[in-house]
This record gives sequence, C-alpha cells and structure tokens, in this order.
Amino acid sequence: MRVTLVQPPSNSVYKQYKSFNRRAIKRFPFNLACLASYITERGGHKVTGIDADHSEYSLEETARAAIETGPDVVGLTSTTGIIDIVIAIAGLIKEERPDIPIVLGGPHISAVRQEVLRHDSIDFAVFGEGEASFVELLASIETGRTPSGVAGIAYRDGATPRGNPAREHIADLDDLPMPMWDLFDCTDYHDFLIHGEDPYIILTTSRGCPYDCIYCGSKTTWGKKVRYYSPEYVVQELADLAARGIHNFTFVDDTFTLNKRRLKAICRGIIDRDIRATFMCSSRVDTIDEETADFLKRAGCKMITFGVESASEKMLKVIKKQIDLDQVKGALAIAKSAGILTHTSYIIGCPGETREGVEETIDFAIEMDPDVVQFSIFTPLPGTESWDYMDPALKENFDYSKLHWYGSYVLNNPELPAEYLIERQQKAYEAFNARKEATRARP
Ligand code: B12
Ligand code: SF4
Repeated sequence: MRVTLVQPPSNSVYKQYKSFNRRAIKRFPFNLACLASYITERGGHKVTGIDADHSEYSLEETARAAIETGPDVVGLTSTTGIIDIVIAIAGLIKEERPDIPIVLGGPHISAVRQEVLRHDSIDFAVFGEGEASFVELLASIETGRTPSGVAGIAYRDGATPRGNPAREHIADLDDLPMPMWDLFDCTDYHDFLIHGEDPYIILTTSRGCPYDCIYCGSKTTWGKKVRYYSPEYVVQELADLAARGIHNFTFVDDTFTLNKRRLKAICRGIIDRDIRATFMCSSRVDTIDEETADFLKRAGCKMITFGVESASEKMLKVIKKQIDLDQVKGALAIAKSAGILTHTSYIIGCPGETREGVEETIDFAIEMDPDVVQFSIFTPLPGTESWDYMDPALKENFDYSKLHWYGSYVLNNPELPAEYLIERQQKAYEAFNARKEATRARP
C-alpha cells in the first residue's frame, strides 16, 4: 500500500510566543523515519513523508499535500499540544477524501488511546511503541479485516471505539531497521543555535526511563524499563549519517548518560570510526562524573542538557525528581570543567509552589550561569501523575491545545495566577539574557 506519514506544522502553536524563534531550529521527524523503514522492510509498503513543520505549511496546505501523494493510508504523529491541529488536518483530508483511512500515533495517542476516536475523522489510533502495531494494522486495512486482534491499537467497531490490549515492547532494539533517512532531505535540518550552518539530525539510542517525575510523558509510550540499541548499532547509524555529510547530532534519549559502560563504548566508536561528531545530549545531574564528561568531550559533545526543574528541595520532592541541589552544582561544575556547554531546564508553577519558590528557582537558574536556560510553566499531561493536579472543573472535555508550557497555566493554584507565571517566565528569560550580555561586555 501507499502510506503517507505526516509531521504536522507546529508553527501555528508557537508563533504567538515572542521568545521563540522556530525558524532557528528544524528537527528531522525521526519517529516517522523509524516507522517508515519498518513498514517498508516488514510490510512491503511504499512510504512518502510530508514534513509540514519544515515546509511551514498551513493546515490546508498540509491536507492538500497529503492527498496529492495519492495515499491508501495517511498516518499523522501527535504530541498533546498539537492534537487540535492534527484533528483539523484529518478533518480536511476526510472532507475531500472520506475513503482514505487515517491513523494517528505519537505521545498524545499513547496517553489517551481510544479517546481520540470520538473525532469522526480519525479511523485508527496506535498507542505505545508504533512499529509492530502499525505494520499489523496496515495488513488488516489492506485485507479488509477488522483489527480486533492487533495489539497496541484502537479502532471503531461500528460506532463504538474499541481499545485493544497494549503490545509488548520490542525486546531487542537492534532488530529495528535503521531509520529511513531519505524519507525527508536529511541534509536540510538545522539547529542554528547549537550546530550553526551545518546540517544536524536528532536520534535516540535508547527507549524508556526508570525515573518517576510526575510531569513526564515518556513512560506513557516507553514504560520504565530501559532498552538500548547496542553501541555497534548506534555507531553504524552515525557512520551512515556521516557518509551523507551529517556530523552534528542531538541525542534525544531521555537520559543519554544513564549507562556509563555503554556510553563509553559509543564514544569510543565515534572516535575510532573517525565520525568527527559534534553532539548535544541529555543527562541527569546524578548520572555524570568527571570520567564520563571527559569521554563525552573527546567524542565531540558540545552541550549537555540537564533537567534541574526547581531550586526548592521541597518542590523537587513533590515532582519526584530524585535529585538535590548539591548534585546540580556538582554536575554543572563537571561539565564546565570538561569544556562542555550546559543547558538547564526549570519548571515554574509546580503543585503547591509559592511566589517565593518561583523567584528562588529563577534566581538559582540564573546564578548557576548555564550557557542556555529554559523556563517552562508546569503543565499536567494526560497519562502522567501530574494530571491529577489539574483543576477538576477543566478536565471534562479538556482542550488539550492549552497544554503548552509557554503562555498558559491550568493548575488550580490561587497563589499563582496564570498571568503572573507567564510574566515571570518572560522576565526570567530577559534577566538571564541581560546577565549574559553583562558578562560578555566585561573586559
Ligand atoms: C526530541 C523531542 C522533542 C523535539 C522534537 C519533537 C519531534 N516532534 O520530533 C522538540 C524539542 C521540538 C520537542 C518539543 C516538544 N516536546 Co518533546 N520530546 C522529544 C523527545 C525527547 C524525543 C522524541 C523522539 O524522537 N522519540 C523517539 C521516537 C521514535 O518516539 P515517538 O516520537 O514517541 O514515536 C514512536 C511512537 O510514539 C509511535 N508514533 C509516533 N508517531 C506516530 C505516527 C503514527 C502514524 C504511528 C502509527 C505511530 C507513531 O511510533 C514511534 C516509534 O515507536 C520526547 C521524549 C521521548 N522519550 O520520546 C519528548 C516528548 C515527545 N516531548 C514532549 C513535549 C511535552 C514537548 C513540548 C510540548 C515541550 C515544550 N516545552 O515545548 C514540545 C512540543 C512540540 C510539538 N510540536 O508538539 C513530551 C510529549 C508528551 C505528550 N503527551 O505529548 C515528550 C514525551 C517528553 C516528555 N518527557 O514528556 N520535543
Ligand atoms: S523527566 Fe527525564 S528523568 Fe524524569 S521521568 Fe521523564 S525522562 Fe525520566
């Protein structure tokens, strides 16, 4: 079958926030490339990709582009913040071509499963790890069978949405074919802020996270058990990309530094195969030490992202981050002395937080003097523990497009009105930038 996979445009979500420069970063739709290679290799399908985010398409242009590829099936990926956009695109496709089955997948669908089928334009939902469920679903669509036996999907049985049981995760990630890098022009993705003019790619070397942070949506797709691609697989993947002229990478693993032995093997492979990599990766402040930082640096690590989230030990407990501020200071010092840039992210407006707490976090974040800082507003996601903190009055028929981390706040916390947090978020960036300017100006 001809399958068209769509990365929806998210510009329409972000353009209202002035601190964002979406054009500075274009991210390769890694998830669609993973799905594409799997359904091609294991299902014999012919896949076309549309990256409407990269092309900055409107919703209408996205729907038109999908229809023009002549698909038998259209698949769209969705996070929570863009689900309204995804549903609108599906509606536009259906208006013109009601005969094309529409399949949704992605982190939001993993969280809400069959709930999304209340929208008539959506025919199937794939939740959790997508590859094997999708290929089986496509086989049943192709043969006209009801997919009642396909694990990991939801479908409509007459008018009733039905959710099948979840699927076991793929035991050995090395069993997955390499992502289809040519689904899109992989040399046309940039992160001007980190990687400059040269193309870069995002990719992941593991799936899953063993921690329990209450705001995090990772587990809804991947669960707590961490599965790793082997270092050999990862290094081969990087070598393939290097052969295409791509040497800049952003590893989007939940915690790239979780397993030190494996990390060292990947770093060694990067050096031995002369990949000449420059990369950015994620870490936790309790998973970095001098030796790891040194390996990372030698392999080309330019920047590490640390989720710190709060300067209040009490809030760190509330959100179950399982770190303390001494570890934060230690990790930043280690990265800096290894010559690696630091990117730290913080959350303001955690459950039960006071204004004093918000100020404390902003001050700490700036004082720690990272190279890049990110301030998000606490946002409960469906499928996570934090969802319980949401104003119950808002939960019924909730408008997911309100869940943005920037410019909106949906917790019921009388101490912290949304306008206050939104202003503090903006001002925190300004204060951080002002300090950076002042440091630069110093002789
Ligand atoms: C890289 C990344 C980003 C990048 C790029 C995102 C992208 N679209 O590629 C950037 C920085 C832009 C980003 C931004 C945001 N992100 Co983000 N991001 C990630 C991260 C770390 C890795 C994503 C990834 O590539 N994973 C690997 C791929 C293979 O996994 P996947 O996308 O889930 O795809 C699999 C399945 O979901 C499924 N699938 C996916 N799509 C489809 C489609 C079909 C048709 C089918 C059948 C199956 C299917 O099959 C795939 C293979 O198994 C994840 C965390 C994580 N562990 O996944 C968070 C994550 C996806 N992000 C998240 C969030 C909240 C955000 C932001 C809101 C953050 C912010 N403060 O702005 C924005 C929203 C962006 C948007 N436009 O929606 C949440 C999403 C939760 C949710 N319920 O939606 C996650 C899970 C992080 C978390 N810990 O909570 N993100
Ligand atoms: S925030 Fe990071 S460490 Fe915490 S559960 Fe999510 S992925 Fe794991």
